[in-house]
Amino acid sequence: MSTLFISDLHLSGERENITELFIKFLDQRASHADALYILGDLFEVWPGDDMIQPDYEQSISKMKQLADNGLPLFVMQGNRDFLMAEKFAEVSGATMIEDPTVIDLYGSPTLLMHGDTLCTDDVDYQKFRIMVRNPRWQADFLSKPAEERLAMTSKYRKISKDKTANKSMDIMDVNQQTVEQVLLEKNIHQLIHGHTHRPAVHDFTVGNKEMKRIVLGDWFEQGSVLVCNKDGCQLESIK
Ligand code: LP5
Ligand code: MN
Repeated sequence: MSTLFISDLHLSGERENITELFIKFLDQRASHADALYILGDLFEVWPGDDMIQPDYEQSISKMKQLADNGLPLFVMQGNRDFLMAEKFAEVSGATMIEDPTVIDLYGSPTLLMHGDTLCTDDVDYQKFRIMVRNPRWQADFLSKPAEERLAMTSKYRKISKDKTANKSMDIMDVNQQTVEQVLLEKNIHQLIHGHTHRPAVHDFTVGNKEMKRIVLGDWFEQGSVLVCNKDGCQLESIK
């Protein structure tokens, strides 16, 4: 038996093959796993629980089917779907987990994050994040009509595409000092996150402590799945 971790699927009507891959993954792999953790950016955008996009319905009902059949299913918000809330949890059967969350992974305490908060060199993004994670900003956004929210979402996506095209890869990666600080503060030696789309296992030492940072890849290019059991974790590509 194993616990599965995925992130950054960016499900969208424009990439139906990824929705198909996700449904197949749920049926064939996740249905008999110990648990499935989705660590953010399951959806390309999520403009609010009250306007679930028809393109997402098939994935959500498959998640619900597995959850109803007993799969422990956990979902964390990402920087694209940070407005997923109670209604999403209800219709998908998922349990929402905070970013960060600590779990006991077959005896190894493990920190789970989306990963965006570790990119502290990306100062402009961190400012943007503070703005959109403010409950007042969110309440204001959610009070706007659907068309206006969709227009704002497209506008921010365009700004983001323009900005990221001009940022260095280094700036958009995690800051190692931030990673070490987070792990030391929580006294945890293992971290699993996504967001950067750079699947890898990083082993490093801090003082005399051996630490591990496992990075999940995306799904539109990498079909990345982390499979963990009592013997350890393995990154797989299921394309
Ligand atoms: O997402 P991605 O991969 O392109 O880049 C991310 C960071 N960008 C974001 C922004 C999202 O893509 C925007 C879409 C979210 C949809 C949510 C829907 C509901 C809310 C809608 C309104 C938000 O997360 C990007 C990082 C990159 O990851 C790597 O880590 O660099 O960060 C940015 O691009 C942010 C810019 O640097 C700063 C943006 C300043 C915006 C200022 C607002 C201007 C006023 C606009 C008026 C509408
Ligand atoms: Mn992300």
